[in-house]
Amino acid sequence: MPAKAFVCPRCLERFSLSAWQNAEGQRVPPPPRPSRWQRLTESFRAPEQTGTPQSTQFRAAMGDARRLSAVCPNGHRLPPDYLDRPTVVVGLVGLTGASKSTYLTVLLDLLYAGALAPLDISVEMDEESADRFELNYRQPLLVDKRQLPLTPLLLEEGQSPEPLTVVFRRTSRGTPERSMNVVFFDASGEQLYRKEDLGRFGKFLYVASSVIVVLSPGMFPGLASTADPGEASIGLARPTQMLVNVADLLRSARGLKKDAYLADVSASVILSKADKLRSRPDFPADALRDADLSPAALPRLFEEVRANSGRLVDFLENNGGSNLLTALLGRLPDPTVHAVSATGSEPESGHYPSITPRGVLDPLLVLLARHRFIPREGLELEQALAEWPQA
Ligand SMILES: Nc1nc2c(ncn2[C@@H]2O[C@H](COP(=O)(O)OP(=O)(O)OP(=O)(O)O)[C@@H](O)[C@H]2O)c(=O)[nH]1
Ligand SMILES: [Mg+2]
Ligand SMILES: [Zn+2]
Repeated sequence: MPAKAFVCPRCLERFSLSAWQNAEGQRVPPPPRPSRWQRLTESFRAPEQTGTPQSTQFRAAMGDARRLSAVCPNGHRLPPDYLDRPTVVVGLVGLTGASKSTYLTVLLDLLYAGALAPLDISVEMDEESADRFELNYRQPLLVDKRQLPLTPLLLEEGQSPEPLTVVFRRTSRGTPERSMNVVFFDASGEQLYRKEDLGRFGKFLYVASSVIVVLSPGMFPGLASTADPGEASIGLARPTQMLVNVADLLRSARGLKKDAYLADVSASVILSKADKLRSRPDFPADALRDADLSPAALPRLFEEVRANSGRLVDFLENNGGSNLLTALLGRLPDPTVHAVSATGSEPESGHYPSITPRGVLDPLLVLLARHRFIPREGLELEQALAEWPQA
């Protein structure tokens, strides 16, 4: 393990050795770890079978271990087995009203519902995140079909939004199980574009290895007819500034120069609310789609992602977005652009008539491929393949 290999999803501190505490919150020595062989035989052993009993001592130790939890240097309890998996911290970035929270809600709900099962991937949210997700995100949007409230501003310097921590597991026949922690940060867009706010409230971006940029179509001069109230007047200077600031921050967090290649960061860009663009003749409407998922079809899917990304870049450039796109393509590492409709429809007096998401999974698949969780054949340009370091 490299030095400071772990990051705490609560306080964002990087650390190398973890401490352990018992159910009463007292610090204790680390529990014994079952060997690979013990884990394997354990799973094959019928509960009542008495053939090769493990020592009572060992079983007692493992029983205690289940009641222990690893903690970060600041005493935050980490989710079970968190330290056994690599972690990707994802920052959702975009101005207020861009659809960051709406997108994240719909994405996590689809994942929960087994959307990646055709790729042998299952997901699980850590307990503490799950309660908050249900209450603040899923229930209001997907059960009550209400518009989500804007994400609250952070009030104290150094505070971070509460993360949503998800474990991805992939089990395909013949290969060992792989798993990965993905920690999502959904901040208020109001605190993401000023440089000083990024320093004060954007601590999660210092540890982020993935950014999902969410752009609302209404900000583009040629697409002003799709603007939500107040959006058209924002213009593109503010989101462009936001991108420049975020890209600077990602580099300075790694001690890199301003034009250095961000080799270990994945970036995808979402053109949100694409349901409002469907009727426009210049919109590449077939870029807003859900492809069939299967391991064999992934390379093809990624080739389409790349092709659609190019078409969407053209579309946005033709609608007045040249400067923004230049900043985006020049400062983020080979971002893919995706058309997404989180809800499929426009809310009427605060309510969505129905919620039928489109194109929500592609940005996540790119993320998973770039962080080596699924094969990335078809996705990468030759240059990126050469520059992206081997895991
Ligand atoms: N038509 C349509 N409208 C959407 C969609 N997603 C979001 N919206 C609209 O955009 C509004 C803002 O979405 P949010 O997800 O709250 O935006 P946000 O980026 O989280 O905003 P902040 O929390 O303030 O940073 C929603 O209340 C909807 O009115 C979509 O897929 N289609
Ligand atoms: Mg929000
Ligand atoms: Zn912590």
